[in-house]
Amino acid sequence: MNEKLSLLEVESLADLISAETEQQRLLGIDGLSGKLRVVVDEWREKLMAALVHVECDLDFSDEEEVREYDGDYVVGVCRSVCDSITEWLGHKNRGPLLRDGFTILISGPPNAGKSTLLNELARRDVAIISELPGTTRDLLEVHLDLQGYFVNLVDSAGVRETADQIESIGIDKAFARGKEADLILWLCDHRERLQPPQAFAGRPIWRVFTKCDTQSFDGAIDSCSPDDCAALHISARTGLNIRELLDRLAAFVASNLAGHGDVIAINERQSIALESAREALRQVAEGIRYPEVVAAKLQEAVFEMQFIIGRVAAEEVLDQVFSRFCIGK
Ligand SMILES: Nc1nc2c(ncn2[C@@H]2O[C@H](COP(=O)(O)OP(=O)(O)O)[C@@H](O)[C@H]2O)c(=O)[nH]1
Ligand SMILES: [Mg+2]
Repeated sequence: MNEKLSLLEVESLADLISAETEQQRLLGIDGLSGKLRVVVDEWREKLMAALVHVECDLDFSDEEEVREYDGDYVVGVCRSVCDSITEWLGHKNRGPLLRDGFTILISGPPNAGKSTLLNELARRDVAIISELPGTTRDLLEVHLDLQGYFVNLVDSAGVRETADQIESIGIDKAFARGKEADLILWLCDHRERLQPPQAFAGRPIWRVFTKCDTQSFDGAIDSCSPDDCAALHISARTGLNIRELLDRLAAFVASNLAGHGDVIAINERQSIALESAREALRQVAEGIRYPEVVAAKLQEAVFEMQFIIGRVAAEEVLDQVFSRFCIGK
């Protein structure tokens, strides 16, 4: 309200205040740098200039001073802004993933050691561990700071055919969560080597063989298929490869959330506004020729830019027309 901070900066300040991990803190700092503000201002100015050009043609084309309408120029502006919005939207998941966390689902057959691994990684007793299969039914979620990244680690009911109604609801919940998870760890006893279920097809999934401290495990990885060899062999009991698992997870999360050049992470509100601006501009770029409609689409896009910054002023178009040309004076 006092023009000290734009809405963008206020949002970043909120990110900074609520940051729990180093990467979340950097997200807030990055936002406060004002990089997005500069880019949005640039887009807005280009679009305003094009809009002024179209409006002049519509309302004041009989005035001597006004340039002849140049459709190629207007389409060119729309295309170039469209392209750079697309570049920013290409990384639109990064902000939400940094802010709300990268979700890793622990799944596998009953008794694979899923809850044991969750407790081990969380370093506290979150889940009940028991040799009775079917102990975990609800989804159990813990938040981890994984080398600076905010991670939601979710334990779930073991996957099996069951007549138990409640257990079966738990398995459905696990499948549903798997469809949204950013990574699934498919755990199973190294003596069983079960394949993940069809429900997880197409999702990023890592196979993890557990209980590699048991007698029958002789490190005989040579006897397994190439696919199995790539899987990680762990033991929550002895700590075998737990560090390695954590390092691989951190590297995977980091590679998914790495920054891209000058493009900083945007939030959902910003990406929705950018998407509608892009849609309006795409229509102009792809063929709308009626100046009235072009003007309306440009106005929409300009409105979205102002909405992103948190400044919405409808009078601005006419102000610019009157300040650039001696019309109506
Ligand atoms: N030997 C051995 N036993 C384990 C290991 N991890 C878990 N267990 C045991 O396996 C059983 C099932 O573990 P749990 O974590 O409840 O499995 P879940 O059903 O997949 O959640 C328990 O009796 C655990 O003590 C391990 O690394 N080595
Ligand atoms: Mg369990």
